[in-house]
Amino acid sequence: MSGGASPTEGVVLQGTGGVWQVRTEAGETVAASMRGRLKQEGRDVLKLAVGDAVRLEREPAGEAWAIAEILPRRSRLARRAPGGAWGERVVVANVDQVLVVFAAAQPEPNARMLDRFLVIAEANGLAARVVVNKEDLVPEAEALALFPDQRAAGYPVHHTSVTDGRGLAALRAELAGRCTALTGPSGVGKSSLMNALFPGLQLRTAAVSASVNKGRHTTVGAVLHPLPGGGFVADTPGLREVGLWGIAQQEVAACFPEFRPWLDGCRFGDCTHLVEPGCALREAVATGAVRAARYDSFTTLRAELTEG
Ligand SMILES: Nc1nc2c(ncn2[C@@H]2O[C@H](COP(=O)(O)OP(=O)(O)O)[C@@H](O)[C@H]2O)c(=O)[nH]1
Ligand SMILES: [Mg+2]
Ligand SMILES: [Zn+2]
Repeated sequence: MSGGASPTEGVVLQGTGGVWQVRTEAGETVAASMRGRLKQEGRDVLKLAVGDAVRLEREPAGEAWAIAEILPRRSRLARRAPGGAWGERVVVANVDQVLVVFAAAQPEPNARMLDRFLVIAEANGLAARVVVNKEDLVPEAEALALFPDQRAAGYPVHHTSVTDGRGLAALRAELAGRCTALTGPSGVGKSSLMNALFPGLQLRTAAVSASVNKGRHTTVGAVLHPLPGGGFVADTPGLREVGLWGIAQQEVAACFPEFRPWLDGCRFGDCTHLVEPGCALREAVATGAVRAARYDSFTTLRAELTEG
């Protein structure tokens, strides 16, 4: 190794035009580009993604940082490439959990859409938790009654309001020290929530972007935000373009965790759980052991994959 600054490790926060923002171990954010050699080797080996842990080195001549090595990933959130190609695109690497945010009102909560996000998390092997924000807009009893089927399936549901502060401390504790992929429909208060949880984060909210960035909703690529006490939150706009995720039809049932105990009990080993006699899953739905609404989400999502 040549002289100069010693190598350091960091986490990739975002990238545009070949320059990546990397958060170093020291808590500094630096710009770094991929080592030329690594770029060539990595063409089909591993593409750098937001969330990747990397080893940084100083470029031989000068002050610039280079990404010398991508460290092994412990998890990833990926989806099919846009345009229908089957190549996997890693949206965020090293994710610990997915946070799916809905609003109690404005916009109306949508359980079917929630199931879609939960299946994406499960297909990636990631734990998910649900947030119902804007609880100030509806009576408490109404909010607590939301998403009963997903609660029964075992997903934790947080109840929050940016306006009156309820639920924020409990949610903050769940995000601390972890890498969380944040998703949910637009307008539910995701950015407002993160700003309220972590003052100083300064994510752009609807109120601001309306004036600054007229009519433009899509951010390209995920951006990782370092949290003050450790951990990261990733804005993952790509997950909203649902229907693009690359999961095999026969995998969908196992993406509903409460279905799993039944899936080995069907008469046919390759049971689709749609029409076959002796389907243990459909029997469980008939007896109420599995909730019909979740089974309906299963058939809907599975049918979508047929078309794709
Ligand atoms: N009443 C109420 N409004 C909220 C709450 N959280 C966010 N909002 C408002 O909802 C709108 C959308 O918020 P934003 O954070 O941009 O949503 P995002 O698109 O999910 O990031 C903004 O006008 C916020 O002020 C809340 O808890 N209660
Ligand atoms: Mg936002
Ligand atoms: Zn079956």
